[in-house]
Order: sequence, then structure tokens, then C-alpha cells
Amino acid sequence: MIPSTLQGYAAPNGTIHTQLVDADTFIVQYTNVKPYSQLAGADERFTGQVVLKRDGKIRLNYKSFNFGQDSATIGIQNSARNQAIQLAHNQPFAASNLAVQIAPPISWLTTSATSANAASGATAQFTLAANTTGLVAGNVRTFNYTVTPSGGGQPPLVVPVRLQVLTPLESWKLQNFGLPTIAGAFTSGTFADLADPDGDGVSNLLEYAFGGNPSSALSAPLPTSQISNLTLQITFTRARSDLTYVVQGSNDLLTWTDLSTNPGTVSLVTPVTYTDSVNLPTANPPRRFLRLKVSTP
Ligand SMILES: [Ca+2]
Repeated sequence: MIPSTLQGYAAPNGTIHTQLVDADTFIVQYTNVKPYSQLAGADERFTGQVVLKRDGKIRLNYKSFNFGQDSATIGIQNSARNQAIQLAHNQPFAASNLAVQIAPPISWLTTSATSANAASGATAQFTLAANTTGLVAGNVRTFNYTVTPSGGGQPPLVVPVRLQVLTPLESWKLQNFGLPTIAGAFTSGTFADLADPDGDGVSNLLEYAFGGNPSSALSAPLPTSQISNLTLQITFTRARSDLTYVVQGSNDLLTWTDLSTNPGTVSLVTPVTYTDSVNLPTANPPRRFLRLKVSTP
């Protein structure tokens, strides 16, 4: 989408860097590059960024020029070059420290109406609907929904709207604990993976992993172990498909070896039993331990 070199002319005249900042943000930075019109001419230099957001926003950050900025076409176009948005053509538009954002229409938020009439003292209702189509866990969208009364006398009402696409674990925390006090803070306080708000010794992550209730100390569904046919067994509820469960074995509680990753099938009802391969009477050294490691993606 963006050339990794400036039509072959960037080096050694300047550098171009790219960075995937997060799931929503990709940046192309042009550092100290020469404008196309002056590749062989005066030593004109430009530094700036193009910031591409997953929601379709494009931001142009102009950091610095050492030359006049009134001889260029600025805008965006599609790859077929038959659709374009022009911001400026051969006029003073770009400038050092200018940022320009090009934003598509909001697609994740719709309103039931764009205007409504209400008699004095009556109410009109607007319904907002958020849609996560095309979004992935971790995506956050914000928008200031503004209702402007006509006829004067009342200031606009601005309603901040925030959409956060949750992971399955975050959805489970929401169901059990409600919304965090700080928007999106699903990893701190009561919501932390290692927190134990019901005080039963089982952390939130393990309550989730084994299908427990993190708000009830009566529900503490930890793995159990037993001996069957002279071998150790460990039994647990593999409740989630988005976690990794690894059975590990050891002879000395110091060195642990992975024995099985995600054994059995995911079920909230039917537990998984893993059977060790070490025969206890003939084990050397004659000790054997099993444990289960649970981790998030
Ligand atoms: Ca707990």
C-alpha cells in the first residue's frame, strides 16, 4: 500500500521506516527524504508520517520541511487511480507540525434517527447501535455523539460512546464482575487474572479455566489426582478453547517436562483425565509428580 522505498530514490537521500504499533495502527515514517520534484535539484528535505488505522482513518503528520510547501498535490487515491480525495494542489497547505486526518464515515455505530421533533416538554428518543463486524478482540472505537437542539437556547449535548471488543476471558469477567470502573481496565484490581476476589485460593484465570464461579468460594474447581494401574493420573475440567492447558511431569519438583498439551476435549461438563506413562513401582528415582499449567494466548 505504501512503498517501502520512495520510488527507488529514498536511499541514500533519506530513510523510510514502518512500524506496527498495535492491532489498530500501522505507521510509515519518512525521515529526511527529498521531494520527488527535487531528487536531482536543491537539497530540500521533508520528515513526516502516514498513520494508517484499522478503522480506515488515515493521518498525515507533517513534522518538518526546509523548503516551501506550495508545489504539490496532496490527497489519497485508490490503486487503480480512478478514485481520489484531493486536499490541496499547488497551494500553501502542508506545513511543519501540521496533522491532517482523513476519516471514513463511522461504520461501527448507527443511530435510529438523525433528527427528531419534540413539542416543548416532550422527549424524543435516539437509539444507538454498535456493530463489531470486521473488528477483533482488543479493538477500541470511540465517538462523541452530539445532539444539537435547533431553535437556540440550549447547548449541544455530547455523549461519549466507547466500544471495546472483548476477548472471551474479558467477556467472562464482564458477566461475573460487571464493567470495570475505569473503561476497559479488565486486568487490574478485581479483574486481574491473578486476583481472587472470592478468597477461595483459586485465581480468576483458573476459575475461568476450570469453569468455576469467581464470586463464590463454594466453587473452587481445581484439578484432582489419583493412582490408577500403578500410574499417576490428573483430572481437570478443560473448560475453555481459548486457553492452553499443559500437563507437566517431574521426578524432583525442580525439572518439569511437558507431557501433553490440550489433552482431551473442551467441555464444561465432562472432565479430562491424563494418565502418566511412568510405572510407579519401577520408577527411578522412585518419585513422580504431575502438575497442570494454564496460560492465555
Ligand atoms: Ca477465586
